[in-house]
Formats: sequence, structure tokens, C-alpha cells
Amino acid sequence: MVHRRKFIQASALGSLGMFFSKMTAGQSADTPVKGKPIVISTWDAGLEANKAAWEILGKGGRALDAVEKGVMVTENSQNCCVGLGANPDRDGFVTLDACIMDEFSNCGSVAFLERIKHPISVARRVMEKTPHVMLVGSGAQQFAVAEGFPLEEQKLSPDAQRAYEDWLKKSEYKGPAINVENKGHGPFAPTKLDSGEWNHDTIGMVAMDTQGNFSGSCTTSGAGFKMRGRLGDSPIIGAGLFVDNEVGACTATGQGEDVIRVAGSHSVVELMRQGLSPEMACKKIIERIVRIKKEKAKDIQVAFLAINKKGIPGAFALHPGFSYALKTGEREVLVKAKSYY
Ligand code: SD4
Repeated sequence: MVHRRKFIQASALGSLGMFFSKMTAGQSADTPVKGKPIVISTWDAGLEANKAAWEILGKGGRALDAVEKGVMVTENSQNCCVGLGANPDRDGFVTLDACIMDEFSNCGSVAFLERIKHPISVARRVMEKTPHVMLVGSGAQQFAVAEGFPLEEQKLSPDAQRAYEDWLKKSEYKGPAINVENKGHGPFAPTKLDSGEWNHDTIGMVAMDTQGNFSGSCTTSGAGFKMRGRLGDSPIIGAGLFVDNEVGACTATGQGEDVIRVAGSHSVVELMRQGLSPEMACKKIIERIVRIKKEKAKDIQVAFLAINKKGIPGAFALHPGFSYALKTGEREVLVKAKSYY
């Protein structure tokens, strides 16, 4: 997949900027841009996920349906680290986390869910069919089964088996956790698959539909070889994902502990509410993480990805190497985000 990347640099977003400014001419900051859907999602796997989301958005469908169907592609992928093919926890079990949020601030989440292929759809059922927002562990699995989701076999994929066996040699839960460009090791480093591709363990997606309404989804296997029971930011509304239909939406990827610490996605949306552009809002929260982590910020990767009510996307990462996939009626590209370092 890497060699087929079609990149544009965030810094060279001139044409995209013109496209968006044309699209939004005459609109005030909080006027929804109806009729021009957009979907953005994290990492390279986002390109395929966006295509599935577009099947819905492109026909005037609802952003909520698009963000669910989009990330299901990644959960389903045999050569991706999201979903049941992903790296296990340190006891050898794959545990999945996901959340979803719509334009009415309805939200649903599952965490520490085992043996279910599509945690994002279970999260949606939690949102639509229960009085709760989050279900975890065996309770989440019990609910999923009651809702008709099949209980899959507990068996590691060949890539995950190999990675787990490698990890067991040292059994260390530490190390720089960066991304492809830095070829880092550690819990959030991407996994090199037998095919030679690099893959991440999370996809976050946010979309605006033809009605100017937002939804978002986030699904992950979390940190590879994590402690049993560990949750990151991805299933936490306000950390891994936040949608406010008056303002926009944001999702996060990277070291979840540090996204939770700053209520990451919610903080980005609040800065957009104050008038910051999506990229600037993402940057400010990355800088907040740097202020908190100091020197230790060098060893982690965090990235935020947001869209505002004008349908303008933006992102910012701690380290180089974070890219996001963008799809509109006119464009389908992978964008390299700017970074603090
Ligand atoms: C987590 N935020 O579980 C996720 C990991 C991630 O690319 O985004 N990896 O902390």
C-alpha cells in the first residue's frame, strides 16, 4: 500500500485551500456548507475506508451511516492491525475498543471487547438500543451476541502471532512509539506485515454529509501487547472522538494515555468553537501535550484530525509520519500532516 501512496503535503495544500475557499465563499464561520460532503480518516488505511464511506455520502446519505460503514472496511481487513487480525494484549488476547457519535450528540462505545468482528457496529447498537453510552468486557460481548453478532474464534492472525512471539522474547512494555517514518518500536509503532506493508492499529474517521451534519467513528485494537484490561483514548468520547454539530468534529490517534490526559478531541473542538482553524486547533492541543510531557514527548506519537462547520479539514501531529486520507466529490488523496518536531 505504501508504494501506491498518493500524497499531498499539508503545507502544499494551496489548491485544496482554494477549493475549500471557493466552496465556502460567502459563508460565515458557522454556516454549514450543505451539499458538499467530505470524509477524512487516519493513516493510509483511511483511503479504502473513505471509499466505503463515500458510497453513502456521495448519494446524499447520513454521515453516521458513512462513518460506520467506512471503518468496518478496516476492521474487516486481513492485512490491517485494526480488528481481530490485530496484535494481542500481553496475555495473547485481542481486545477491541470503538466509539461512534452523531449530529445529535448521541454516542455509543464498547471497550475491552473480545471475539467480535465489528466493534464499531456494536458501539452503534449501544448508542441506539440502550440507555447507556459505554459497555465493556464480557458485558459488551454479551450484548453483542444478544444483538446477533457472531462470536468469532479466538485465534491470532499469522502476522499477529509472529509479532507476539517476537514480543514475548523480551516481554517489554516500553520504547519509543512513533510511526512508519521513524520506524519506531513499541506499543504504538506500526506493525510490519509479512506482505512488507506497515499498518496501524487504529482508524478514526469524521465526516460531514450533504445536510452539513457531522458524525465520527473510531475503532482500534489499542496498543499491541498492552496490559490486560488497558483502554486507550479510542473508545472514550471526548478523547479519541468528539462531534459537536454546531462546530465540527475531531478524532485522535497515537498514544492514548496522552490523548486522554488533555481530553484531546473535545479540546480541539472547543478551540474550533473559539474560531481557530482545524489545523491550528489540533496544533494547540499537540503543544499542550508537549508542555505536559516535556522531553518525554520525543518518545511518543499523537495526532489529531478535525473538520469544521465549513467542511475544512486540518490535522497536526507530534512527529512527522502521520498522514490522513481525504475524500470529497472532487478529491481523493492522502495528506501528510505537519508536525511539532
Ligand atoms: C490507543 N490511540 O489505544 C490508540 C492507538 C493508536 O495508532 O491510535 N494507534 O491508545
